[in-house]
Amino acid sequence: MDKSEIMARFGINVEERDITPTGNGHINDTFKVTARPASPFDYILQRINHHIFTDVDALQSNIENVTAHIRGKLEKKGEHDIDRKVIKVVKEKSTGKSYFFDGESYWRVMVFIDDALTRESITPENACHAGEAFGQFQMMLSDIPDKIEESIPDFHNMELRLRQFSDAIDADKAGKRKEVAALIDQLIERAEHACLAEKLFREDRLPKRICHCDTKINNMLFDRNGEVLCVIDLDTVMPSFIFSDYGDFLRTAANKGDEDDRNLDRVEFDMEIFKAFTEGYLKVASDFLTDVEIENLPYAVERFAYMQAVRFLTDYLNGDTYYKTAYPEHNLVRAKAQFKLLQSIESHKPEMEEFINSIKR
Ligand code: ADP
Ligand code: GN1
Ligand code: MG
Repeated sequence: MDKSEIMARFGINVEERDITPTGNGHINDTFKVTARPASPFDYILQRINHHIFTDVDALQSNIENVTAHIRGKLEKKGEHDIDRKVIKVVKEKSTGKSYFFDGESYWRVMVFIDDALTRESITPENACHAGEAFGQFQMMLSDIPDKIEESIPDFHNMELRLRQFSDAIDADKAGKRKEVAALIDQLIERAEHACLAEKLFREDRLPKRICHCDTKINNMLFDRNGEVLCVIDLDTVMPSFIFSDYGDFLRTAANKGDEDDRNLDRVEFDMEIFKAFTEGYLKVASDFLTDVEIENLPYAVERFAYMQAVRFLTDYLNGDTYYKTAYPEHNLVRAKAQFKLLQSIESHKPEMEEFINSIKR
């Protein structure tokens, strides 16, 4: 089915040429739809990856509940310009659902937020705003009355990710095990430490809260002054350890290189971004975080560089079945870059602990 016909199902009339690919996420396919001047807004059209998000009803109901709850909070606070501060989903005309199934793919439409910037890298000042924004995001969702489902069960469960890694090593489907043996060993050495959060949870020492779980820097929109307008890409909002949001943001934003940098000399943990983000986050979140959560923030950063290295390498061993790749070695390049980042994070850990203690005081 043409994308313009899909848009018509959502009550928006455009030509095929008005719909162009945008964004560089690894999972869904995203398109910008230019609907003006005939319409008051432009739109984002997305093909949901239903091989990954297998329960699209639960996924979309999470997103509807989360956006409605945040909208309510912003209204109560008397915020201006609310349509630029929370995603607005568009309903399909005949079913009233927030997605449309064309017999093959699942599609959804959101209002395009104007005059906003997505970034792949940021300044310490932006990082401080981003920290506050994720703190507020978690705080706003802390009293959501609806049940938020795990749109991907056990998404950030490190023990499960390690089982998947171990299965991929055993199966060696793509015949790459020998080539990456040294990296496998270095990751396995760190496995027990990486699962600290699961251990603390079993001991009842660590809570789960509603988190975003994909706090990559390109999943937020900034305004021209560098302030965060809104958090987007809500597919993975679910109960998790707050480490997910804190750790995954710093994994992407505090990397001096790229997530898939071939030049490992560029990949280094950026302490200035770390400090600024942590300051912003704790300004808001120290009101609700427990001591165990705060103490383990440096661990959260290690955990997410580690988890991502494991996930990329698992996909490489499996023959690239999960992440979109641009070239055959892409997942291996990504895994090596994440591992280099992890080593850099490990070397900065004492400094990170010291900084967190200093702002707690
Ligand atoms: P993916 O799953 O592909 O990462 P995202 O929801 O993050 O999908 O969208 C990809 C990109 O599209 C974002 O990085 C952002 O630049 C842009 N985008 C998404 N939603 C909106 C929106 N409502 N308004 C403006 N831009 C958006
Ligand atoms: C995926 O869609 P995107 O690019 O925001 C992935 C994240 C990973 C990230 C790695 C559902 O996110 O968990 O951290 O790639 N999302 C899913 O860049 O697996
Ligand atoms: Mg995204």
